[in-house]
Amino acid sequence: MTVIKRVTAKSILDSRKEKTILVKIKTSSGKSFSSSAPNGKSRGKHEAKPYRKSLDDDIKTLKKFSDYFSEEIIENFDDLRRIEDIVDGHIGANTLFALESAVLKAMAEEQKKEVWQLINPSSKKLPKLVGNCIGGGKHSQISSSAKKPDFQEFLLIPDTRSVLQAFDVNQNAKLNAKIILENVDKDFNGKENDEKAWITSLDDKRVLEVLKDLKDNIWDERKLYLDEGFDAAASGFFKRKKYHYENPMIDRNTEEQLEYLSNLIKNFHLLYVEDPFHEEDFESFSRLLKRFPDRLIVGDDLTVTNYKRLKKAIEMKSVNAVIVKPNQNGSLLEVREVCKLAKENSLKIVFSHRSGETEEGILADLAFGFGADFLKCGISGKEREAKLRRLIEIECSLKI
Ligand code: 2PG
Ligand code: MG
Repeated sequence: MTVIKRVTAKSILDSRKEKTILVKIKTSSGKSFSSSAPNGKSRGKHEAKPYRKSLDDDIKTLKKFSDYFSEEIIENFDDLRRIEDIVDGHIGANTLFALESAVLKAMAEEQKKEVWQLINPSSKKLPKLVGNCIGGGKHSQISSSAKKPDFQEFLLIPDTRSVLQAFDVNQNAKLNAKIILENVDKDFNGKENDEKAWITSLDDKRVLEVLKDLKDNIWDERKLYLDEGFDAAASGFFKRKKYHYENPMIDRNTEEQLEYLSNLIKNFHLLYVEDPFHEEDFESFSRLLKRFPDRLIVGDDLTVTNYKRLKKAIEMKSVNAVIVKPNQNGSLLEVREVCKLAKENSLKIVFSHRSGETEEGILADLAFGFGADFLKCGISGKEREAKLRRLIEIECSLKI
């Protein structure tokens, strides 16, 4: 059993050098456990607020509540309810996520378990990796005149359940992408964006051609199939009822966007398409899914790890896969409900990092414990690798 004796918090810097929260708890065993929250940049309009008023204010609130926690005995995942009853809306989603993550770590260690075992001790299925290889949109903030793809992420999905193999394939493909970009993009200078994906001046179609080359190379070298896709993060360039593309400059209305995306999906045999339309357009998502029922049409800004929004997306048949970002919601009990709803309706679950990350690795435990089908993450960099390596550690522990 875990009794929390003290809760403190402070601000730390994420991978983008922006402030985020780290929560530390001390238990009656005298040990300390801490966890931090990531930050999004292409945030959905309907995401829970990261902090109630401000980060500093949440830090003060936790300090104020610190004594109340010691009155509760925490023994299992459901006991997070006790934590939520104490803070009851007084802190934001980032703070709640970091607090609950620290509590799970404490419980796990004190019960000699892994965090994922607290969620589902019989979890067996490892998620496939979705790796961000080349980037654009809001995650590639370069000079305002420089060209970049309008879509935010170009993603690689090795068709293997071995995390170790998928990790290796993605790292290899990313290095290969660098060599190709050096040849085909005269402006390429080897720089990486917020998620350590390559920055390029190529347009969306030309990046998809690079991805096609990567797929062919991996097949030739390893006889392994590399699925591909993108996160358009379309809310980011939807203005005045049009999708406002800059590279090349063209405005597309909803019908044109639907045709354009359909052609890309067909011509490049894409498996995975995230946020193809803006975050209020449940209807167009559903038209795309009707055309491509065998691909993954994924909601992120559309569903924001929110039960009600996911329910609406299911009722409207808008998506067959859903992004789960724990800090879009904050409450891990609600994250569990979101996953349950997704599973009951045969949706694929994609746990995901944020663009501003810390070296926290708990995302891998949550993805595995909640039975995610995919884990979307960067391919390299210490913040991304912390999650991937934790998942590999889980993979190895299953074999013992
Ligand atoms: C996304 C995410 C993560 P952000 O749109 O899927 O890649 O971006 O964390 O900036 O919301
Ligand atoms: Mg997204």
